[in-house]
Amino acid sequence: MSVETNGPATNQAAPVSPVMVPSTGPITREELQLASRNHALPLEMLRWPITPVGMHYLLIHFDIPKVDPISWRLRLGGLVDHPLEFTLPELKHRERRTVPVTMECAGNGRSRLEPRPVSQPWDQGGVGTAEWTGTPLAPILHEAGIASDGVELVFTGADRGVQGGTEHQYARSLSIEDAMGDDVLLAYEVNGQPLPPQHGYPLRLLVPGWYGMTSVKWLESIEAVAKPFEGYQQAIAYRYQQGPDDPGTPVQRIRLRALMVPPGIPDFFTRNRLVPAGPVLLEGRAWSGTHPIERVEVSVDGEWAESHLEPQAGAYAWRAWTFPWVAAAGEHELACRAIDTAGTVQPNEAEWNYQGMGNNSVQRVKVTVRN
Ligand SMILES: Nc1nc2c(c(=O)[nH]1)N[C@H]1C(S)=C(S)[C@@H](COP(=O)(O)O)O[C@H]1N2
Ligand SMILES: [Mo]
Repeated sequence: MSVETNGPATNQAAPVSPVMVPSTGPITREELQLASRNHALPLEMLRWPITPVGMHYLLIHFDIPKVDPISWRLRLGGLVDHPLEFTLPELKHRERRTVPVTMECAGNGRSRLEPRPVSQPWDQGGVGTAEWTGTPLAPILHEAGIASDGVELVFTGADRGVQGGTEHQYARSLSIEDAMGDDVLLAYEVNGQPLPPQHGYPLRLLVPGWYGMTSVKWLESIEAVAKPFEGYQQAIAYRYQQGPDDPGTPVQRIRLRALMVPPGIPDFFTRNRLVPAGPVLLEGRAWSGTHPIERVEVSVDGEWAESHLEPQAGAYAWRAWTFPWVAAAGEHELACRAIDTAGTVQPNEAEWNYQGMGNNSVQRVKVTVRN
């Protein structure tokens, strides 16, 4: 079935049925297949405020479509007063805006759940921050005029496949209100270059603050509809559920998280860290799509202390933090956690759920300090 919510192919269109395996159990052939197509951000890339395009994480459910930019059109229809059609140059001639946005996959952290839902087996790097350029969606929606019985907009990409036994094009919906948000963009560039094929060429939706599945790539149509959208990626995948029969709740905004650059040098195979004794500047980044980050704390062997937080580059971009540590010889465990303006603290332990969504439990890094 899915990348995000996986399981063996079945003939039934229906619930997500991920296979569960022990979190320490061996990775499956299907997970390897997904993990090698959909790569993570190497954590040392947290040093860069803007992730170089090739290092930004990827999540592609089906195949990367080859879109011909000449014949491509964005179509806006359904319950609108004036159906509209745009070529790429027409979209590029509209108001142009560039925003740094931290995007994270809703399944980030999945492989650490116990048991582990078998799907794209993210460790912690399903995140990245890019400067996306595009045109705001709201003025286009105003020009089209959403009919009074329109309740949602359905965004459909050009990619097609089978998930949960249902053949479909990747599609997600937003309420009219969420779609009208001032920060929602139709993006055609990333870090100053045209979108590369893997990030949605020629056009993607960009919904800052929401988990990545919302930002539909290879966008080709927007349709206003009278009833909440029931497509697979909306109604079945991307829900916080306790089991197959639990209707659950929809996955929406990005939960708070802090990550650190693993200090020192890695062991090739285990990736355990080796750090020389003495002063070490720990560094990382923190973000949330729910409330602004207020502070980041670091713990050395279980004792939490406040880090130094740098200013934010934009409302939806991660913030850098640093923490000076004087490393004493021996074995240590480092951890970091974000706290937001609503007082929410990142959880110590993962909150298990059936599809393996939104695991924002604290990162722990084991280090060996040597004289
Ligand atoms: N059309 C389409 N859009 C898509 C997807 C997809 O498979 N097809 N994957 C979604 C998911 S689950 C995520 S996390 C983000 C990833 O965006 P990126 O690969 O540009 O980082 O794209 C989203 N948009
Ligand atoms: Mo995702």
